[in-house]
Amino acid sequence: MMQAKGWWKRLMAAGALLAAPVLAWAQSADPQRWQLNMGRGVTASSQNAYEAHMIALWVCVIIGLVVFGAMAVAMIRFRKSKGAVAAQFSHNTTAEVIWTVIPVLILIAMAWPATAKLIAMYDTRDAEMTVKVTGYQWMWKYEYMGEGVEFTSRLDRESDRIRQSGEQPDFEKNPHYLLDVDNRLVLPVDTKVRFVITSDDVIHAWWVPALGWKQDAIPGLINDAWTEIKTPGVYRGQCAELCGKDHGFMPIVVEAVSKEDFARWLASKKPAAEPAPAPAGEAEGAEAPAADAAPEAAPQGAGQA
Ligand SMILES: [Cu+2]
Repeated sequence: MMQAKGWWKRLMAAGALLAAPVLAWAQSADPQRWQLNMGRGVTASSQNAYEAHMIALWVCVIIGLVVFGAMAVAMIRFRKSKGAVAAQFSHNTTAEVIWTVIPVLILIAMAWPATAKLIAMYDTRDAEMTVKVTGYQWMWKYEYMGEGVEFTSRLDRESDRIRQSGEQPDFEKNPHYLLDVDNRLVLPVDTKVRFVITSDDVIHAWWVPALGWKQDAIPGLINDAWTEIKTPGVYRGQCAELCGKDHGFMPIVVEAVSKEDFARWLASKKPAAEPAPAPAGEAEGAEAPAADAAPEAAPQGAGQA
């Protein structure tokens, strides 16, 4: 009896240990050692996906408990050695209707909100800015549409050196081995960003798990997607479509910063030749309202006079 109690306690402790990471809902963007559940991510899309997943998981857990519980009760309480006699009927219309209708209702209850979330995930309208992403063997190119800012983003030199040298990577020294780039994709938080995604050579796929989606980059085709990052931070991803020998060496790093920091960063990235036309544009802008105001001012002046 004492032994049985000890066994039970140990099982409960193990259960609590296993459940702890699942119950610790606030998971960071990057995968962690021994992480059991999927991450929550940092966007509405990723959190919607996480919630849909959790609902489906718990529905499955409850159905599993009910079904296997009923089976256990049937096998233990109504066993032959206890003198149980099996019923002889083979069909029961009422039971069949019930066990068809209940699962259908459960499926509809799960599919309805999931479909609404899926539709929202693909709605790229009303974006505040657009970034064009182009996949190359083996790097990414980012263009901030209408801003005149574009650059390529490729594996950082240190990761590249380690992988070419054949030495064992030291994760203490290089925690982001193969997950770092020379130029990060900087994005503002709380801004709906539309991505148009394509490729220059073969099919790649742009994937940052914390954003909650992946999108194929296909030559000759433009796919779109969107994101609105809630939390500033650095989010890493990879090419998710086998695209050639260096498929594993074209990581993605997104750096989400405040809107003010983003505006500053974007301005610093604009070509140096740009300032010359910019004041001219401003002057033009200033002239236009002045020209508009002049006819207004004239009648006013005339009225006063
Ligand atoms: Cu690729």
